[in-house]
Amino acid sequence: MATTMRNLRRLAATGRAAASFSTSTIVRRHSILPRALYTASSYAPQPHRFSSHDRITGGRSCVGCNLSFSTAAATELPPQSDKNYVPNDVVLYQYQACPFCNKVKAFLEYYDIPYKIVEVNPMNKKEIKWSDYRKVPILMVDGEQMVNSSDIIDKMHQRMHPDSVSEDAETQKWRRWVDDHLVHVLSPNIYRSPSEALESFDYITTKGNFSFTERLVAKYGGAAAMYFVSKKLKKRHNITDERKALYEAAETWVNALNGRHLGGSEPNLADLSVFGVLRPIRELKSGKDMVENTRIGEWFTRMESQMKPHRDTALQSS
Ligand SMILES: N[C@@H](CCC(=O)N[C@@H](CS)C(=O)NCC(=O)O)C(=O)O
Repeated sequence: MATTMRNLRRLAATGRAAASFSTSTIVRRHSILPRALYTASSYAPQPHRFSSHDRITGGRSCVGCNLSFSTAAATELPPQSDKNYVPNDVVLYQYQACPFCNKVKAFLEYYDIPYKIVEVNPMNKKEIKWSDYRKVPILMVDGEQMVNSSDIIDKMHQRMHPDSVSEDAETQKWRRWVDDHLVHVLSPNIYRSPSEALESFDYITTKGNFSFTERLVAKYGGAAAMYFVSKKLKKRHNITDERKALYEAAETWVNALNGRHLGGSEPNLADLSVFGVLRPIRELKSGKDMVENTRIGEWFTRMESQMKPHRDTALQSS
């Protein structure tokens, strides 16, 4: 019995890996493994480190919901404001398939900031035991912990461009759209059918930090669990036809573009956010379908070509 419970807990943690794609509280509330999936209550907040974004985006991410903040991270005065801001030591704690982590990665790679990756094991999260924050991404920048993908990007961007005028309303709108809408369309799509759920978990467990046994349990158990959870997610986000919703989101985005990018000739932070969250699904069936059935492919390929190859700080210093 104890073993079964242990396995179930592990499996639940896999849901968190799937968290890679499923960020809604519904995963925790309605999962077949609700208790184990519900981790928010264990979070002891660090208000000055955390930011306003979770609250703004309407409670999707419970961890930050009940924290009260009134200023956006971007308006905080950064400790190091420098025109030539080049951080020395950047470490990203991530799940490889996590859309929020990929959003941060798109930013770092576009701006050619070297960083080291620590792949977190979603089962035990031992790599982030040192932190009170129980989600990824966590970005450590010269010893400072940054959390919440949008806030991380805001902070880093402001440090790199201290004199830039504040972000225009259009860019803000689309960045919020990514967090409030686009990410919620992903899970119902990648876990749409048993075979797609299996494909996704094959990707998640192959790329992620799992032991051999964890990988097996996670792959099959996680796929089965997330197949059912994704149906709840659909309801929760009022999605009737998940593919239609994905195609509509892609078309909506393409219609908003200002020529080559939303940012015009160069990508802006909204381009990087959309690209980041879509990147992990690109090679899955849902991503391929999206590219085949919408006009997003051209923009996506353009964005890919704008990314600089990842430079690993660990490798650089050795
Ligand atoms: N609002 C956060 C959401 C981060 C998030 O939900 N991350 C997921 C992985 S994609 C997570 O760590 N879930 C908790 C878990 O795995 O236990 C952000 O934008 O960074």
